[in-house]
Parts: sequence; C-alpha cells; structure tokens
Amino acid sequence: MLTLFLLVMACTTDPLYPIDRDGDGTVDDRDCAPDDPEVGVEVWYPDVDGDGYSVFSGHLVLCGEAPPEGFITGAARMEGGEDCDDGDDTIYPGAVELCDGADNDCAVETEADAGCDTGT
Ligand SMILES: [Ca+2]
Ligand SMILES: [Ca+2]
Ligand SMILES: [Ca+2]
Ligand SMILES: [Ca+2]
Repeated sequence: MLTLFLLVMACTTDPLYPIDRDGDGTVDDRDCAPDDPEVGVEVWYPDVDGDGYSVFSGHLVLCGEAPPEGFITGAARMEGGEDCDDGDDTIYPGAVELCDGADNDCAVETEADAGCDTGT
C-alpha cells in the first residue's frame, strides 16, 4: 500500500508531467498560446458524410488555420455526438430509424421498435 502511495507521489511530481502554464486545460506542448489562457487549441473532427456528426479518428489539431473540407469544430461535435457510421448520412445519433437493415439512430431504437418487418 505504501509502495503504491509512493509511486503515485513520484508520478505527480515527475518533471515530465505535462505542464499547463496558463491553466486553460491545454498542455503547453499542444497549446497555440501557452501563456494566454484565452487561447487553447482548436480541434477539428472529420465529418465525411456531411450529416453534421463526426468521428474521433483522424481529428486534427490546428492553431488559427482553416481545416480541410469535411471537418467540424469540437463545439459542434460536443453538441452532436459521435457518428456511428461516417460513410452514410442517414445514420447519426437521433436519426429517424429506417427499414434499411442499418442502425440509423446509433443504437437507441432498433428497427423492430420502429415497426419495421425484421423477419422475426
Ligand atoms: Ca495552456
Ligand atoms: Ca458524419
Ligand atoms: Ca453518418
Ligand atoms: Ca435502420
């Protein structure tokens, strides 16, 4: 138990522990302005199918640059949520469940719930 405690202490006082000088929640290495708490980092998330919902994989970290086409802001992602199929614009959280064999609303409602004939 004592060993574990010492290990934890060693980690928190480790000089390699990420430093956030301006305290805005973005570590200096990633911060666009490490001394300005008003400026952190801009993260953009891919929305390939253009339904307004993004995926985490392939996200970009930029500083004041416009992202390539097909990316949405972190704020938009927070609002919308994860796209469970970023290759189909009829599939996103809160979508209307269609009788197409796919999980359109990202798992909340099944096709059977929506009254589709699922063959069972
Ligand atoms: Ca910072
Ligand atoms: Ca999408
Ligand atoms: Ca989608
Ligand atoms: Ca469906």
